[in-house]
Amino acid sequence: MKEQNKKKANVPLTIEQKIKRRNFISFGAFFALGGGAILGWKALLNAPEETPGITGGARAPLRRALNKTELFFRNFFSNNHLVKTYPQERAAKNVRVNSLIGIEDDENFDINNWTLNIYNNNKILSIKIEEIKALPKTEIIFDFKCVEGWDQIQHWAGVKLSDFLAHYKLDEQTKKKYMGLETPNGEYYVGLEMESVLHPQTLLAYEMNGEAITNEHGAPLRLIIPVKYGIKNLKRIGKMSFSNNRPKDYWAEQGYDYYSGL
Ligand SMILES: Nc1nc2c(c(=O)[nH]1)N[C@H]1C(S)=C(S)[C@@H](COP(=O)(O)O)O[C@H]1N2
Ligand SMILES: [Mo]
Repeated sequence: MKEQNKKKANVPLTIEQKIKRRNFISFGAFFALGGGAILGWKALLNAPEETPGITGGARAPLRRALNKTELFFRNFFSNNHLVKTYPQERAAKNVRVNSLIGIEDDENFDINNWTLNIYNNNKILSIKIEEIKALPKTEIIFDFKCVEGWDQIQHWAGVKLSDFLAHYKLDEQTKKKYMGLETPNGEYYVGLEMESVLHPQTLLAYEMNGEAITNEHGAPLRLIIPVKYGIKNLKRIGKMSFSNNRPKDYWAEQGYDYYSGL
């Protein structure tokens, strides 16, 4: 019996047998890969969405790479890296107005009664614009970039956000991972990681080209955060909060990158 089997195995295969065997192997590989692809696709469809409401319902595995990129930039380009600045004569005289979400036709908004409200779960501070203007002033002339493809050299002034936070002794809050900002009516909102909040070029701005900020640019106080795209530069800040979880973010909910750094 043994002898016979051995002999059979040693008999060279005919051409036809070889073709059959190859076909078998290729079809096998085809079905295995196809099956793998289907299983992979199903796994992706069944994968949990990233924190709901934060990134427009993207599946977690798809976001992972972008989130890794975010971590990389956060670790290596933190606060030692300054964006380029320009001489004042380069600043645009006609500053472009982009979208007006949360600041347009708002009858409930009265600029004379405006205060910046700071929350740590509950409201802890309510600050008037005069108090903010009394803090040390910092100016910046930089290239403002919108994700929609335009950029413009602009001149802004206000208090460094890090100086502001130190002045109001919000050190405990700045140990949290994120800051959330919202318009007074809550219609536009952004989340920012604390490294960018504390970046030395990040301002709570109340002046543009040496004058009080106009309504369409976010009077009386807006965020200027040069390390981020325009979408994060919230106009007319009403509410500031702190958290370890990502605060809700208007454009991230529409699928834009939450980090939106340059
Ligand atoms: N409240 C509010 N802030 C906002 C926006 C907005 O629609 N509403 N748009 C953002 C976007 S996409 C950009 S590019 C800048 C534009 O600022 P500007 O209109 O002063 O040029 O504001 C940002 N801040
Ligand atoms: Mo933008």
